Amino acid sequence: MLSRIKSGITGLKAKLTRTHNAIMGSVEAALTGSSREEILGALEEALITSDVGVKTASEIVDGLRAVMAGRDEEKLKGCLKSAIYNILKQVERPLEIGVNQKPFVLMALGVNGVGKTTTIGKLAARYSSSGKSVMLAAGDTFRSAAIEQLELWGGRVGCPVIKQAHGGDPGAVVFDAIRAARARGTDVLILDTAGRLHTKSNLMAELKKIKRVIDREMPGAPHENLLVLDASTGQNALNQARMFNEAIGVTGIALTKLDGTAKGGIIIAIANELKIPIRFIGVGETADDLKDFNAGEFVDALI
Ligand SMILES: Nc1nc2c(ncn2[C@@H]2O[C@H](COP(=O)(O)OP(=O)(O)OP(=O)(O)O)[C@@H](O)[C@H]2O)c(=O)[nH]1
Ligand SMILES: [Mg+2]
Repeated sequence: MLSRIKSGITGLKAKLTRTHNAIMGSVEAALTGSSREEILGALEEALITSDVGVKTASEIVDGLRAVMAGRDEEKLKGCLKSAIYNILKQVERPLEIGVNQKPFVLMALGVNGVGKTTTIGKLAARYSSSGKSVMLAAGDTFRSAAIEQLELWGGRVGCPVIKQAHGGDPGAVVFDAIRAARARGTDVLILDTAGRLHTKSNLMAELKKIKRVIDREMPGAPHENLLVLDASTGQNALNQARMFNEAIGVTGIALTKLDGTAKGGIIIAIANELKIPIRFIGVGETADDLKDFNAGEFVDALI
């Protein structure tokens, strides 16, 4: 068990290497300052440039100032690590697929290119290999290749994909999907949605409509509105989270592309400012590259 946990951490560490280097490069540099105040000032800047954001960075540094008397580098690092852990721990709430909801309906949300369809494919692979029956619904009827991309994942995982023609009504796709999932006794129904329409307000109106259709067919569904965010877009991701949460209501977040050049601090900003559960992190393009978010593991890999 312990060795499995250990190899999990090592694996995550390897995936987060670039993100770790980006944040730790500037933090280590900050720690070499000659006075406590100089160090804390540089640390605050290092956190801001690592996408932690002004508000959260200053809260973290104020906390360190309150507990740190001297300028011991190792102690400071330890305090920084526990400050970040405490923020992230609050949003560590893995997604649980309720057995009473059949189908459990998960709607994926997010602007174009963040990794919605890929995350859906990874989730389908995960649930289906744990013995659940999964169905996908191609609710992005706007972008021409979106349906084919979802079908590719459906084929890989071996689960059905409900679709209509390109340009069709996503509300109708979702309606069909819920009926089909109920008829077949499907455990998990995952809905893909568009990331871009002609305008942002069109997109929000369409997503609200999809949500209404779902709720009418199955009161209380969707059971999870999973917002997918691309970690490499920094503070934009925080703005997207605010926007989707206000318009649609977000119950969980999947943060993708942490294996790339993302500076990683955005996860701390999202956790501290929005307090929305972070369900998953994406660390690559294959089915195995979606991990449950675990605050302890993540901080160990990051700092
Ligand atoms: N490195 C890396 N790439 C990812 C990850 N998640 C998604 N991608 C890649 O990001 C690109 C966009 O992913 P999609 O899943 O198509 O994004 P989307 O949100 O569905 O995009 P639209 O359908 O255009 O709205 C693809 O090339 C994916 O392979 C991740 O965690 N790490
Ligand atoms: Mg897509």
